[in-house]
Amino acid sequence: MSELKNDRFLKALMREPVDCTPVWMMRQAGRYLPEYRATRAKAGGFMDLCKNAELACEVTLQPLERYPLDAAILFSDILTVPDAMGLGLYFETGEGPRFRKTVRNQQDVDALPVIDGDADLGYVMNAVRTIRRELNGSVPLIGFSGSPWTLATYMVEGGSSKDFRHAKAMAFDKPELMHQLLGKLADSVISYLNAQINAGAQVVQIFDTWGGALSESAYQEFSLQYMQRIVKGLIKEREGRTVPVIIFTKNGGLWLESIADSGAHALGLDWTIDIGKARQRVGNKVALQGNMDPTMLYASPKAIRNEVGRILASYGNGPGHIFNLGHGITPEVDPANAGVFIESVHELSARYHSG
Ligand code: 1CP
Repeated sequence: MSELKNDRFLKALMREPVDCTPVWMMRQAGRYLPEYRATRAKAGGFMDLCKNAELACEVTLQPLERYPLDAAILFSDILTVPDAMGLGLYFETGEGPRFRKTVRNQQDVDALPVIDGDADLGYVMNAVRTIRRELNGSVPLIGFSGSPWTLATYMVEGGSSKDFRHAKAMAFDKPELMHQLLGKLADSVISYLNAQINAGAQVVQIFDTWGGALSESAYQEFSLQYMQRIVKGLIKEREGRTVPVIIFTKNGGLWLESIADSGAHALGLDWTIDIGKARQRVGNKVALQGNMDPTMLYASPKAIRNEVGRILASYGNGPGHIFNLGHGITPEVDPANAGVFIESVHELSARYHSG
């Protein structure tokens, strides 16, 4: 077994005792850090950054140099998978991600290959290996993927969307076609995440950012079912440890019980649900990750500390909590406030872990 200097994140995911609550931030490497913006400028563009293992490693480590975070997350993007399937990902300055091709009909779905993580996304695996080497056992490394449904929304719409009208119309009018697309995505994601695990990712998170845009029955049919298939297909153990899986469905608070039955080790919570109530509903099955409103980081250090204290008290005593934001940190946040958040978690949580 490889030695880890700080394994409280892995322990909390397995609901084992820890000295204090571990913390990391979704999107912890990114635009709120001036050093990130400098490296991105050096790389040229966002995808150039993702494809350069040394630079992807550099930005992964930047937040860890500033803050006592308990985990690192691979610097990449969920949209590398549809890019590898041939859709042509690009970023226009000031706009979100776009694809040169969309997926709208049977011909489009038939043309999509199921990708092989190592062969088709080798640059991501190079980044994972480089980051693991440079972390040198300090904290665990999280690998990640989008959920099939979340990836499908970008592929059908051709980019970001407010209402997902084309993706939802496909699901409602041509469910068979949507299932073919989701099936290819699920198999691609299994191969992609297993390649990340083999390259050194010690935990994986599935980002189901848009699952919460569905009705309950559509969520089960088009999103959760495929995440279950992924969890089943993943490598269970590596380097003598379980490889925990975290499912984050934004706006999934109504469906926690069924997500907890998916086989995942932990659920990511957005900020709309009280974490104490979530624990009562699923606490013995899974660990919980979350869930401070990311816009709280625009408030004063005092307000941030109070809110961290409130969330810790709501979760209560004992292990199984990984502190995080309820969604990604936003670009305008003052990096000093992120520091207040992380330090508050460590300081205020010790009393909930004293045996
Ligand atoms: O520098 C830049 O201008 C690019 C901004 C950026 C960054 C920093 C994008 C484009 N992606 C990323 C990195 C990223 N994306 C990470 C890195 C690891 C980390 O530090 O956490 C991760 C995990 C993601 C995941 C991601 N990408 C998600 C799921 C999580 C979430 O925030 O909901 C989604 C939906 C994307 C798509 C995407 N890529 C980039 C943007 C701006 C978006 C969102 C577009 C939209 O809102 O529809």
